[in-house]
Amino acid sequence: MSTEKKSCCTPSASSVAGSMGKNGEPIGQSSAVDHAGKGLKNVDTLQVELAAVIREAPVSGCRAHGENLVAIEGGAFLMGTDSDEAWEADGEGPVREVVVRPFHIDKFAVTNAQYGEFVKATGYVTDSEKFGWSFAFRGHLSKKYAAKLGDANSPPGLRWWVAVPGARWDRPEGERSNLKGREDHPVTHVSWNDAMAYCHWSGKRLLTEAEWEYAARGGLVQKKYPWGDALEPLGKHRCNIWQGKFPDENTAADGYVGTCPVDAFLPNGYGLYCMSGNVWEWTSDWFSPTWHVDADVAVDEKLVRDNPVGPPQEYGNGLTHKLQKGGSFLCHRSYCNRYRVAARTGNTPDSSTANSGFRCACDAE
Ligand SMILES: [Ca+2]
Ligand SMILES: [Cu+2]
Repeated sequence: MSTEKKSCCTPSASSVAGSMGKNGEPIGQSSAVDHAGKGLKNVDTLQVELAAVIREAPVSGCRAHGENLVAIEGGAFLMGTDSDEAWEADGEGPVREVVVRPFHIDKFAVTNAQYGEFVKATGYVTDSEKFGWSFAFRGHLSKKYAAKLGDANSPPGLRWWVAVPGARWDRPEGERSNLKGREDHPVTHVSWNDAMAYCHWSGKRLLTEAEWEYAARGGLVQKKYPWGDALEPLGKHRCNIWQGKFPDENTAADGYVGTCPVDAFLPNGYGLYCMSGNVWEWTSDWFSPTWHVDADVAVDEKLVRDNPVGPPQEYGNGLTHKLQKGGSFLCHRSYCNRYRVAARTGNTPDSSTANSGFRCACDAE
């Protein structure tokens, strides 16, 4: 197993704050410390803040969105992987039997158009708007603009990420960009908090990691991808990831340099689209690489095996990252290889990036 941690996937907001603006001032509203602290506080006070935000908004039940929901029966499955492609440090293994309850899941990631309806109805302000910036991919900016922003706006060692002033869900590459032609692409630049706000408004919720992985496997047992073990069966692309040399040459052989429409590739066995690639999807779990193999926790095996909801935030020294699944258009075998269904990553609840989105679920009645 690989032990080296390559964190190309989703940089956290606190990784550049404090080192990105002119005169050493962060472009965002908070210092690095406040920035990280704010995310945690937001989680604790989320319900209160949301109550204010959505007071006037129509809250529709899960059933109202029936046409795009798939009923998942649930049951026992083999979660995780022992593959030598796995990132050991991420806690992908070992393979263990886990049970999930029946639930309903969106066929697609939440689109820009859908998120726009939510913002229009509620006036919700996303985290990136509060900070005044979000992480965009350097290769998606004009050469001139990327050069102007320079390296100071990149997290250490991750020069392909740039903290772009004014970047937000509806201006993905900064103030002069817009969503034209991307209405049916997944919404991006949404933090975990922003995803939760949408879920509450739409009467749904995020998936647990176990639910997400169960759904992504589409009824297959211990396959690498939602459709099987071959990345390009019969020479056909099945997901939107990176082809070429990361991070400088993107041949877009799969048809897409950045995000793609949420229904762009064939669905998996459960009728779910883009469970691998395109954008990372937030789950409701806190990220811990060790909780599910912690002997102390496993004394009560039910916690980690029976419809697990992830560790409590107080676990260990306290958890700071929410868990994301699925990989994104930036993922490449040579670099992070996290578009496999067992792969996982995480980010702070207030962080937003050009390759992070989400989909919703709800309980089966
Ligand atoms: Ca691609
Ligand atoms: Cu990746």
